[in-house]
Amino acid sequence: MTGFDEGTTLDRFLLETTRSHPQATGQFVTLLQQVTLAAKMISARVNRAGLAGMIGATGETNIQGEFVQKLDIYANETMKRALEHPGVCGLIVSEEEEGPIHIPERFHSGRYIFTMDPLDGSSNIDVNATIGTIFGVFRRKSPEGEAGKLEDVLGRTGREQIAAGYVIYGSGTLLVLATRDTGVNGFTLDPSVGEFFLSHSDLKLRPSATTYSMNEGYAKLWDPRLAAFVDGLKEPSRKMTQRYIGSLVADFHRNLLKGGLFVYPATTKAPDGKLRVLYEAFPLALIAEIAGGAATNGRDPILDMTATSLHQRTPLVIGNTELVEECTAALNA
Ligand code: AFP
Repeated sequence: MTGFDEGTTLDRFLLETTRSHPQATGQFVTLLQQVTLAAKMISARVNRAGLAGMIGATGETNIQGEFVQKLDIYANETMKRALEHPGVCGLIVSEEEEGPIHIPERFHSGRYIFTMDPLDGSSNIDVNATIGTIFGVFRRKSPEGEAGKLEDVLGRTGREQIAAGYVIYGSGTLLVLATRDTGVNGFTLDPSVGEFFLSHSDLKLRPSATTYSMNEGYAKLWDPRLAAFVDGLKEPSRKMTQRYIGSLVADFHRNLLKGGLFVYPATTKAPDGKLRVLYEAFPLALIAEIAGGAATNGRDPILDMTATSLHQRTPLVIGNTELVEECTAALNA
C-alpha cells in the first residue's frame, strides 16, 4: 500500500500510517524518528569523514574480530544515544557490542527491541564507497517498564520482526523502511532541508532478474554445487551480469532497485558464512519478502530461522524469488 505522493516527508508518512492503529502508543513513530535523527547525524559525519579525521581504524578489533573503524564507533554511539532515552526501546543489540545494550534505569524501558549493524561495509569507508546502517525491530516479550532480557531477542524468528530498514550513505542518503502494512518505501534525505522525503514508493522485486552479486574470489572455498550453479549463470543465453561492492547494504539496495541475486555462502573457511543473523540477514530478509522477493540460508527461509546467539552468522541467498529458489535448489541437489 502507498497512497502517498512522492515528496511526502517521512514524518508525515509515519504519523499517517500509524494513526490507523488504535492500539498505537506513539512509541513506534518515536523510535523511527530517533533512527532518522541518528541517520542524519551519521550521514553528515560520513560526508565529512575525509576532513574530520574520521577515516581509518581505531587499532581495535570488534567482537567479530574485524578492525573497528572510527566511524563504526561514531555510528554505534549515535544510534545508542538516540534510542536509549525516549522510552521506546527495552533492549538494543548491536553488531559492535558483545552483549545487549540495556536501557539506563533513569529512562523508561519501552516496547521495542532494536537490532542494528550501525555501519555496514565499513571497510569501504576509506575508498568513499557506499556504506549503511541496517536495523530490525521486534516487539518485546517481557513486560514494558522492566529491564529488557536476552530472551526478548534470542529464541525469536525473523518473522517476528515488525519492521526493518536500512540507511545508505552513498551518492545520496536514503532510508528504506519495510513494514507489513506499508510495504517497502525509500526516503531520500534533502540535506539542505534536513528532512527525508518519499522518493521510492512501494518497492517491489520482480520474480526474475539478470544480475548476480557474490565474491567469486572465494569460489575455490565454495560448495562445488554453488560453483556449478554460478558457472551456469554465465551461459550467454542467460544474459546475466555480475556486480559486487562488498558492502551488503549497497549490494542489496542495487538489487532491490534493479533486480538481482546476492549470495554470501558458507565456505570451507567459514562454514556458517560471514553475515550476522540478527543485524543483517533478518532485517534484509524481511525487506526482501515484503518486496515480493525471497531469502534463504541455502536451505530454509531466513525468516524461519531462530536467533540462538547475538552474533550468530548465517549463509545468505537473497533477492528475486526465481533466482533465490534456483540457487537454493542447486545447493541441495
Ligand atoms: P565490513 O563491515 O567489515 O566491511 O564487512 C562488510 C560485510 O559484512 C558485508 O557488508 C559484505 O557483504 C561482506 O562483508 C563482504 O565480505 P567479503 O569482503 O568477504 O566479500
